[in-house]
Amino acid sequence: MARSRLAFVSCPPLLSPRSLHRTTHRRAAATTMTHKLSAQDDIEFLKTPIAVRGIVQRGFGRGSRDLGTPTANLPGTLMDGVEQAERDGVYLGWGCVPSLGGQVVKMVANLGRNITYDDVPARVLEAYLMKQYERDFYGEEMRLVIIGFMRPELKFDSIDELITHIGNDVAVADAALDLPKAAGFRNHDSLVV
Ligand code: RBF
Ligand code: MG
Repeated sequence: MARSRLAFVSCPPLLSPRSLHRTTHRRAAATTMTHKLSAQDDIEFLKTPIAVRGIVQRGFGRGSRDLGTPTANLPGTLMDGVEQAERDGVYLGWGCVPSLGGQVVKMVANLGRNITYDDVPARVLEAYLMKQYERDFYGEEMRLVIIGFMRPELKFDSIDELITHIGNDVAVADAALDLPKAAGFRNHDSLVV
């Protein structure tokens, strides 16, 4: 009798598939609630757009390889002293690559140190241009006009979460850039090739 009581106490209570499901579900919900997805209403449009030009530098290649969103990186130091870009986070606007025809396309960019990873030492301005280019353009000029701030840079618990948020940012920016107050900036002087 005593033996079986001991055995019972030292065993973790078995979870029924039902309560197991509830536990997992609760955990998933808690993670989701930690960081709410960006929304169009959250966008803070800048008083004046920031025109950026720089030479695309090589990153870790994670954007295309692991995340499915190839980014073109500019040195974060381009933003030093720019008051409207003091915050690390996701910005939206327009961009073009003169050496690839200069077509102006929709753009979202993360400015920061990719805090989900711990191997990015300095601030980088990483732009995702909403067009599929036929080749890489490292070492070539990219021009951006940044018109709004979407959300702060976040440290995610998983790469899946990062991918979900990036996908959402792209969708929100895609729609927001069609708004009259945003669309006009595609003709900004600094993008004209
Ligand atoms: N990295 C983060 O650590 N946190 C973020 O919140 C984050 N948001 C991003 C949003 C967009 C739209 C893009 C294009 C990138 C973002 N990144 C973020 C950067 C991401 O970690 C980086 O692109 C990859 O690591 C490839 O360098
Ligand atoms: Mg990149």
